Order: sequence, then structure tokens, then C-alpha cells
Amino acid sequence: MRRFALILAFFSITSCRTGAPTAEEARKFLDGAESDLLTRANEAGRAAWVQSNFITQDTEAISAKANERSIVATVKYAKEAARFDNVQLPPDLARKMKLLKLALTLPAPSDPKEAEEMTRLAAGLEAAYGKGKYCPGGDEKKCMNIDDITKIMASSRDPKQLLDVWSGWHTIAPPMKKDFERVVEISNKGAKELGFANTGAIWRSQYDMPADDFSKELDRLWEQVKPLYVQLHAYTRWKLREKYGKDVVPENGPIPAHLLGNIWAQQWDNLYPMLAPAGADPGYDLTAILKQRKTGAMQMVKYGEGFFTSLGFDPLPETFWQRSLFVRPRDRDVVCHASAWDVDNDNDLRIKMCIDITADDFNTIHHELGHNFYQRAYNKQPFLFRSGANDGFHEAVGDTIALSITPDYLVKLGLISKAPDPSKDLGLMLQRALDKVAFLPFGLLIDQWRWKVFSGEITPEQYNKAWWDLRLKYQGIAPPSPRGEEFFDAGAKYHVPAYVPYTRYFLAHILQFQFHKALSETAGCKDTVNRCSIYGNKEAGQRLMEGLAMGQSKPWQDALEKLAGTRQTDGNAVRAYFEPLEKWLIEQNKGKPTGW
Ligand code: X8Z
Ligand code: ZN
Repeated sequence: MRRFALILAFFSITSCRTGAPTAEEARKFLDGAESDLLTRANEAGRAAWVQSNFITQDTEAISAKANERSIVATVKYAKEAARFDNVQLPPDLARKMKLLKLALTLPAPSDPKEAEEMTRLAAGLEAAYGKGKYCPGGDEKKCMNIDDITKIMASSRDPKQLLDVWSGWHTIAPPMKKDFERVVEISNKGAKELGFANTGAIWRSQYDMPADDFSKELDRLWEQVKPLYVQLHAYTRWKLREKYGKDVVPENGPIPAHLLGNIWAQQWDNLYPMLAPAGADPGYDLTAILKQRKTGAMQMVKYGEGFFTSLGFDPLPETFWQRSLFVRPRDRDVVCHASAWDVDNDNDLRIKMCIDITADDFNTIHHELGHNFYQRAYNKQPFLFRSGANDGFHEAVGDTIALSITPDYLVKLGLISKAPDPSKDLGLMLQRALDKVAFLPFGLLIDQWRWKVFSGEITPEQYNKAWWDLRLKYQGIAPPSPRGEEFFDAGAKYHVPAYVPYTRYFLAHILQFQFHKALSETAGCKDTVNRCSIYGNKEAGQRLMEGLAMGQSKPWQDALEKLAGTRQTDGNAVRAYFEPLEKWLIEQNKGKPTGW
């Protein structure tokens, strides 16, 4: 019987040589494509690194060219892959074929002129964002970059000043609008050539399920977490109204976007001192402690690395410390939006970040290192599998670690001498909710806007109105002054001119709570989940490492099973984590309006 089957198989292979392509040919094709694409990705990666570390005309042009070569090659292979559409392939090859067709965030059309134009404009947009400044009254000596603006938004409680810098930062965007539109137009053409309705359809097809099912999945997740957000929103609005008065903050309408402690109103943790619950404040301020101790940028990163090595991960390579950028250079423009890199898709790991000595950046460092440790964990996979299980996983790893930054952990680091007793948990939980729960609707809405921009449902004449409609619908916030179509407010957020898909962060803000819960269980934590830290626990580290090492070789549901013991993304992990806070918020909000 066996022999017979073998002969048949052999026969079918020989007979196919003259007709349809074979699985063996598919393997050869993929081997060649992977090797070529790896070389091109590394070239483009190096050029992009230099471009964003030294923003000049030349680095921009060099990077655009390298990106063009990489994109054009990927499109070529994705089109050639169609040749194998009707061939029965083993699962790993079938997955690689699928990933090849989905690999591009911005696909280029076959017309070389358009490919050149698209990559040139995209490089220019990222550079324009990186150079973005607000110079009050046009005075060159008073210019503020994004770091300066971030600090004012975090600390000022003067609504006039907040409105000024808020409006000021948003002036960087209108000059980008034309090029932004053109990139949308060209990449849509590229997407159509690959058989997709538009670029947004490619973005939605990355999740091992039909694109429409994925959209429904997002709606389901949002409905799961929304009740908690609505309570947090109502409480915050009430407190802001107490602070700024009824002329500035409405009783039951949307919150003005410039009062939330962040230029995009995406995380509200900077408002914590104004919102702190009486009698439940943790009694320490990590930002103040780090500053007091004169912690340097490099030391901040060392703390982050130390967490990962405590789990059993190898230390970062020496080159990480030599090649990363930790401090904003004084003499040149750089793209300071924090990012993590794997320049050779192997071990040349780096971060690029203009570190400020704050608790926020302490968290962000863990976020970035999560990317680097993930990249290294999957670097033995074939090139097409060297990626996160899905992009939400990539964004969730470092955040999961940061959820383990508990008072007990800070005591272990020697940053505080004694952990506050559990009666103070509420304050810590509120701080975390102002970061994580406040973020959820923002994480969702950016691509709700962009998907419609790509599909043409939102036309350039409606960009700003549609943007603020979504900000109102999901976040319950409103612009502090009228914002007509002469503005391009979406463009003032890095990921829009940089064309970085954003739904990944929404997913990550759900997934990290599932990961944290499961890893805490592995670590044997018997406490309530907000008090668990997996620091130093090798079993949790082992489980994490095994999940990360899979890269994108299997559907993300398999990786989720490994990391969280379930195959479904589930917003209830967020609700469970914050349960005591939610109860408290409901209590605080009694008799006050909720919703907008
Ligand atoms: O962009 C980032 C990271 C780099 S992947 C710093 N984040 C989003 C943002 O800043 O808008 C992390 C949280 C959301
Ligand atoms: Zn990230």
C-alpha cells in the first residue's frame, strides 16, 4: 500500500514537470525569494536607520531608493506566487505564499515611475514629521519640538497655554496633506494589482481570518471594554470640570482634547495628580525618584534589559549599546518617535528613542525592548516567518513586561524602600487605567479613519470632519476650537504620515492583559493580578520565550494558546484586571452624567 502511494506520488511529480508547477518548485521559488528579500530588507533597514537618525535630503533620497527596491522586489514575488495558487502545498509553504502576498504595508504598482514617486513621498512625509516644530509667533528662537510640546502638555494646567501648544503642534500637518493623499492613491493602485480592493484591505487581511471577520472582532472587543472606558471618561470629565470650570468642560458632552495631558489625548496618566483618589495614593512618584537619583538614559535601558535577563533571556548584544540612540542629539534633526530595530534581521538590535527621565519613558523602554527580544527570539525562523504572530503581539510583549513593574519590583530594584500596603492599590490602578484604558478607543479609531481613507469612503475634502467624528464617537472628545478642512489633524500623529498601521496597538492593549494573567499564573502568583510581577521567574520566561520563538510561523491563535492558554482575544482580561477600580468609578460617578 505504502509503496503504491509512493509510486503514485512520484508519478504525479514527474507528470507535472511539463504542466502545472509542483510543490518542489514552490519550495525553490520561496527559498530564492526569501534570500533575495532578506538582502533587500537589510539594505532598506540600514538606509532607514540613517535617514531617521540624520534627517537630510540625501539620507531621505537614499532611503527612499532602498525602500523602492525592496518594495518592487516584494511585489514581483507576490505576483509570481500566484503561479502556485492551485498547487497542493505543505502547510509551511502555503503559509509563506500567503504571507508573501500580504507582506507590504504600502504596495507599489508596476509602473516604475509611480513606485519611485510613492517611496519618495513617503520618505519625505516621515522626515517632515521628524522635523516638525512649533515656533510661537514665527520666532525661530522660540521653536518647540515634540519633546518640548510633550512636556508642556504633561505638566501645564493653564488652558490658554495648552490650547496654544496644541494648536501649534497641529500646524505641522496641513503641508503634508497633498503628499499623504498621493501616497494613498498610488499604493491603492498597487493593492489592486495584487488582487485587493485597496491598501486598507491588505492591512485587515493580516490576522488569519477573513478581513470582514476581523473588523467584527474589533467591534466585539470594543464592546467588551467600553463600559469601563465610559466610567473612566465620566470621572475624568467631572474632575476636569472641577479644575477648569463649566465654561471650559461640559457637564455631559465631549472633553476638550487639549486638557488630557497628552497632545493626542491618547493616554491620560499625566492627569493622575488631579484625579488621585483620596487616601489611596501610593505615596511615591517614580518620575521624581528617577530624577532625584540622577538616573541616566543608559541606566533606564539597563533596568529594562535587567527584567528580560531575569526571565532567562540572554543579555542584549554589545552592538546594541554601541549603535542605539538614547538621547536627542542637539545638532541635527532626528525622528524621535521611539522605535526598535533589527537592522540585519538577525542580531543587530537597536532602539532609537529620545529618552526623558520619566515613569512614562521607563515604560516605553520596556515596550521597545519587548520588540528587540521578540526579534531575536524568532531570528532562527525562515525570513518570511520572522515577524510577530500578528502585529498586536509585537506591540504587546514589552507592555506585558511593564505590567510587572509593581511596587514590590521597584523595591527589588532599590528604587523605593518599602511597597505601599494594598489599600493603596486603587491609586496605582487608576494610574494604569489612565494609561491603558484611556488608550483603547484611540487605538481603535486611527485605522477606522484610515481604512475609509484607503477605500475612498472618506474623501480628502472630508478628512478632518471624519477624523473628529471618530474622535467623538469612540473617545468622547472634541477639538478645543473649530477645525475645518484647512487642517489635517490626523497628520499630526506620527503613524499617519509614517503609514504605520495602528490597530496593532488596540490589540496589544487587550492582549497584554491576557499575557500578564497567564504568565503570572505560570509564575505561581496567588495575589490579585495587578499585584503580580513575573520578575525573576524562569518558568514564566520559558513560556514567553517559546511563544515568541514561533514568530509568524503559525496562525496567531496557536501562539496565543501557548502564551495565554486560549485561542481568542478577550477584553474581559482588561475588565478583570481593573475590576476594583471599575466598581470604585461607578461609585464616584453616582448621580453624575456618563457618556457624551
Ligand atoms: O508608537 C508607539 C511605540 C513604538 S511602536 C512607542 N506606541 C503607540 C504611540 O506612541 O502612539 C506605543 C503605544 C501607542
Ligand atoms: Zn511598539
